[in-house]
Amino acid sequence: MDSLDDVIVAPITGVTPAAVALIRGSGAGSWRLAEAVFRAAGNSRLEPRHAVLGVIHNDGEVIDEGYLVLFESGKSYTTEESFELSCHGNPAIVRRIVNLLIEKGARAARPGEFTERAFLNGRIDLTQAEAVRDTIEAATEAQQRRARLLRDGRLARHAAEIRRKIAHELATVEAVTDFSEEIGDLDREASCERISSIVAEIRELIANASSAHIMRHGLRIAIVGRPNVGKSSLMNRMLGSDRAIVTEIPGTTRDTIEEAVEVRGLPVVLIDTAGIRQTEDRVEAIGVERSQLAAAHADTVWMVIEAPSGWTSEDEALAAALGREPDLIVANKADLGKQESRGILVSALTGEGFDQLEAAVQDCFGAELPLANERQSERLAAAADRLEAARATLEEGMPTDLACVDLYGALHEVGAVTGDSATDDILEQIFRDFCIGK
Ligand SMILES: Nc1nc2c(ncn2[C@@H]2O[C@H](COP(=O)(O)OP(=O)(O)OP(=O)(O)O)[C@@H](O)[C@H]2O)c(=O)[nH]1
Ligand SMILES: [Mg+2]
Repeated sequence: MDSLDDVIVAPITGVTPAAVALIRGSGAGSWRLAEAVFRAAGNSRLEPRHAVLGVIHNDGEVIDEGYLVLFESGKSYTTEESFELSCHGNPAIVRRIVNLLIEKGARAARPGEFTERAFLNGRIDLTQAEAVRDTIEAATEAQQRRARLLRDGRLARHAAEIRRKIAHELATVEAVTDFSEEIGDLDREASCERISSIVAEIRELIANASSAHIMRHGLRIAIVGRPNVGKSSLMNRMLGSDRAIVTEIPGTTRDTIEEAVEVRGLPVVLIDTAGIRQTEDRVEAIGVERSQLAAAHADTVWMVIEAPSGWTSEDEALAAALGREPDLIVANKADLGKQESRGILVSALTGEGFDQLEAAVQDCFGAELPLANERQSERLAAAADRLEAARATLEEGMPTDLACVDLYGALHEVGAVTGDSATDDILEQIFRDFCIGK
């Protein structure tokens, strides 16, 4: 059985060849282990938070050279006594040193175990622990920025504030439940109002969760339109490469093509689709079905038309066949003429209008923060439901202790967001997604 008393070790840098690799050890007694495999060069003495050069050895046989940094408990990533040992970034050397430390009494850390200990030792809350994982996975600037704000505890503070309000309400209702003779009856109306305002606050946090989803997985934009209007050309210009085949022959794109791209630092997935028209060609017909499907599953749909001819009856028919209102109309080939005034005028040939397209992408991301991830918003939604139930109880004049049960439940749900009341399986679920060494 794993214990918090174990000294755990793992490489904290990647396991591909590199100039340098770092190995971390954490737990009471970890310094002794580090000193058992490390000999400082010359007369240098080990001092906490100072890098000291030396050699790593197995009972005198030198394995590699590197530096060792010791961290006192209370001043480390996990808050425990810990160390970081550098060596050459050769996976075989790293493995050998880790195994040596295990021979001397350490245990291999599970994925995410260092961060889990930082959480269990109270240095960070669960939203911050999840932000550590987000930071490592963040591909775009915006994802990195969001992860940094979460790491700083933005959402944690907001959730703690909501929790405080629920706890206050619970105390108020509980007091009249237990001591109504001394302090009189509950002002049910005032209590209901306060509960409603907490619910509103929670719902606002949840409303932002869909942008959090987009932030994590990328905004999926389906590019649809008649054949030959320039959908593939538009996609290629956004990507800055000739990914999709472009020809003057209508019906060139037969299947949907997906590509990830960063637009103004934001993660976007562009989906080029087959032009939609009535067709006898079986292959093309399947492509058309797929583009309808792509539109149905996208976060946003861009319908491309031709600027010189403007909105035609065919476009009208296509929009109807799509099964979904396009979110944006893009009038392409503006370099050839501009009949069309609706939508954004662009030219995939010259790049005209692409600034506006990028701005449209940015608008889809909405409010910057705080955003809850799926796990967090599920818990918040459950909390809001419990609060609604408590309010209904009070409103209908039912016994106040029934309301207390729901208020207590709500408190518990919000606590699960930050980890104040997280169970072991929640923790396991969160930390198993982490990489080794984090
Ligand atoms: N002048 C001009 N030509 C363009 C522009 N965009 C695309 N084209 C031309 O229009 C033709 C069709 O372009 P595609 O990008 O293949 O059009 P598509 O909508 O993907 O067509 P399908 O895949 O057949 O549905 C090609 O000959 C392009 O070079 C533009 O902005 N200006
Ligand atoms: Mg195409």
